[in-house]
Amino acid sequence: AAPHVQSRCPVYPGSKIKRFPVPDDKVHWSQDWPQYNPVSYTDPAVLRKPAWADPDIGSFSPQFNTVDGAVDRTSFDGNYKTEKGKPLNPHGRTGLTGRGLLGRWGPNHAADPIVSRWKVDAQRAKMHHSVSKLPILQFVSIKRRDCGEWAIPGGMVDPGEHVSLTLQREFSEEALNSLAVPPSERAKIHERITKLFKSTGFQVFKGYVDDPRNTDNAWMETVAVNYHDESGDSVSELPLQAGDDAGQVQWVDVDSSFPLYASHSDFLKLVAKERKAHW
Ligand code: RP5
Ligand code: MG
Ligand code: MG
Repeated sequence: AAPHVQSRCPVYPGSKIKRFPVPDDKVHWSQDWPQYNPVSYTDPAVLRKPAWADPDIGSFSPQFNTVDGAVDRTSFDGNYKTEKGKPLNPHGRTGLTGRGLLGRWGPNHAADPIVSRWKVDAQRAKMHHSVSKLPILQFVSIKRRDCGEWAIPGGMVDPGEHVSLTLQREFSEEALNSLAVPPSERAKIHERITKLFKSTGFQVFKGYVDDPRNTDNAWMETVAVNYHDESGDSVSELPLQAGDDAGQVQWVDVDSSFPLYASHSDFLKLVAKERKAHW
C-alpha cells in the first residue's frame, strides 16, 4: 500500500503543533532512522479524561491486541507491535507521538455508512456522465465541523456496540439530526431508516484510515458499508438535516474529482466500481 499521507499532514488538526517531517522512504518502521525526533502531543480534551478516552500509559496498561473489556483493541491489520508499553502505528511514522485528538491508544474503531441512490432527471430517468457514459451515483455527504471537509457521516464505535448499530446511529445523528428532533418524530425516522440498514449492505472496506488525527501510537480504523436505495423511494425521500458534528448535509455526485476527508474517496471509488457507476 502507498505510504499514509494525511497522517503526516504538516500541522496537527485543531492545534498549532508541527509534526516532525517524515519523507516517504522513512515511513515504515523497518527503515532505521536514528534522527527521527517526533513531537509528543495529546489534546487537552483527551487529557481531561472524558469517558471516551483512555487514561495515560503508566497509570494504566491496556490489553493490546485483544478485546479489552468492552473496548476492541484489535486491529484489522493483524497484531501491532508495542514499544515501551505504547502501541506502534502499523502504517508507520507520523511525526507525532501521544494520542493527539484520539481517545484510544492503538486502534480507534469507527464505522462509515455510505448511503447511495442513482442520480435521476425530472422524469426519474437515470442520468449518465457525459464522458464515462456511466450512470451517476449520489451519496449522502456531510461537511465536517472540525475541518470543513466533506465526508461520509461516520463516527466512533461505542464500547461494546455492534458496528451495524454504529452505522445506523451515526447516519441518524449526523445526516438526519436524530438527536435534536422530538421523540415522536424520532420514531418515524428510526422506522424508515431501519429498513434500509437492515438490508445487507455491501461491505466496501475494513481497515486502517489515513486520517489526519493519526499518530505513532493512535490511529483510526473503520468498517465502511454501502446501503443502496436502488429504486430511489426509501431513504431518498427522507429530509436531510445536519446534526452533531456535521455542519451541512447533502446528496453529492460520486466523482473522482470531488475531494473528501481522510481516505473516504478510496471507499467511494470501490462503491462506484461495485455498482458499475461513473467515477
Ligand atoms: C474517519 O473519522 C472515519 O472514516 C470516520 O468517518 C470518522 C470518525 O470520526 P468522527 O467523525 O467521530 O470524528 O477516520
Ligand atoms: Mg458522530
Ligand atoms: Mg462523525
